[in-house]
Amino acid sequence: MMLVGGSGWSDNACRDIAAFAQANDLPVCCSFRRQDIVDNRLGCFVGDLGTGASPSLVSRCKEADLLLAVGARIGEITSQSYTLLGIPDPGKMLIHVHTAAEELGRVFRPSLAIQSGMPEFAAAAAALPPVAAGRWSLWREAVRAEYESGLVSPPTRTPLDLGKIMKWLRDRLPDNAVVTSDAGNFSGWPNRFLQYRRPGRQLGPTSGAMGYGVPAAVAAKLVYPGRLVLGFCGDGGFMMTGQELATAALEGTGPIILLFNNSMYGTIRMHQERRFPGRVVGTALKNPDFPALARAYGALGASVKRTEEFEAAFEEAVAYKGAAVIELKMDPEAITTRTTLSEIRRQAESRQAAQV
Ligand SMILES: Cc1ncc(C[n+]2csc(CCOP(=O)(O)OP(=O)(O)O)c2C)c(N)n1
Ligand SMILES: [Mg+2]
Repeated sequence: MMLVGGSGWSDNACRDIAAFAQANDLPVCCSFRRQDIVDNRLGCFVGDLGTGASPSLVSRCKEADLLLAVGARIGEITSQSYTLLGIPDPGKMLIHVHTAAEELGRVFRPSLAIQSGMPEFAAAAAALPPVAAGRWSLWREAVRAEYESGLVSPPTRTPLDLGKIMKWLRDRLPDNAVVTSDAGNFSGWPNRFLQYRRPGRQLGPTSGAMGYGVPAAVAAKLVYPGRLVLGFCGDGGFMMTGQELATAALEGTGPIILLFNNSMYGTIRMHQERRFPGRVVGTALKNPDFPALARAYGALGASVKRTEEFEAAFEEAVAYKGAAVIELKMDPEAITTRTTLSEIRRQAESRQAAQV
């Protein structure tokens, strides 16, 4: 299993590492919010090891006899809170390539440590004669099939089907689209269901800091006025830095912001329900009228409550000359792409009952 991540990836280096993976039929996953390093539509791409990593990918990484980590720090998020590998002996062959010497062997002792920049390593790897891949081709195919089945979300009974909306966007976004993301549970939707690639980009805080999504989208649109720029954020994150819409207005430019409104700090609420079910403290939000607020900045403001309203709202936003904010009125139950808030509470309550 190859894991790509970190920074310093040129478009050429991305092409080289994909060529290396394909020549050797290696499955490639990526670290949190580094999904644009390898074209997600290639058969070698098998998903991301972020906060909402698919359980099947996590077990495949544990099952792999060799992990080749290229550019990624194997930190808390990537290592799934330090459960992915043994410490300090990873329990398998680990080859770690990183630009910074102090990252190599920091937690996990690699069998082979390589200090290198990404373009240099990727070019050298692409130039290697391929090894006989036959032994693991079926395994790679199986892991890819699991990734592909994860792209299909079960239909919901609620009026707003976020899985369907993400699928529509996956087909609609041009190859060079720039997708930015704030931090919060809503980001599980674009992380799991969109497919990233170069020359498009995925820009997001790998630290998980809120407040990045809107300003990053404004900046990306200023740098690439001709590209479609789509910024994802939650209602909590939008209330931190959404006023950067004024910068978009000042500069006469504008990205499209998809604002996932669940009237709460959903991530924190999820952790509250998980540890102290039913004890909800300080996570409810009383929000302004977001479309009206967007219009106050000269932006287009729209609110989508039903799946079928999304397409028209999106196309109107694409055609609009300035920034656009599309609020998605969420069912607060849709707390992650895989489970509901009540289910998390129910599981926590039964865990607690078992402890008593
Ligand atoms: C600057 C900053 N403050 C606080 C946090 C802790 N935090 C992580 S997610 C989250 C809530 C996010 O709420 P929202 O933007 O509405 O997204 P949701 O989780 O509801 O989808 C908070 C407070 C953070 N990551 N960054
Ligand atoms: Mg929220």
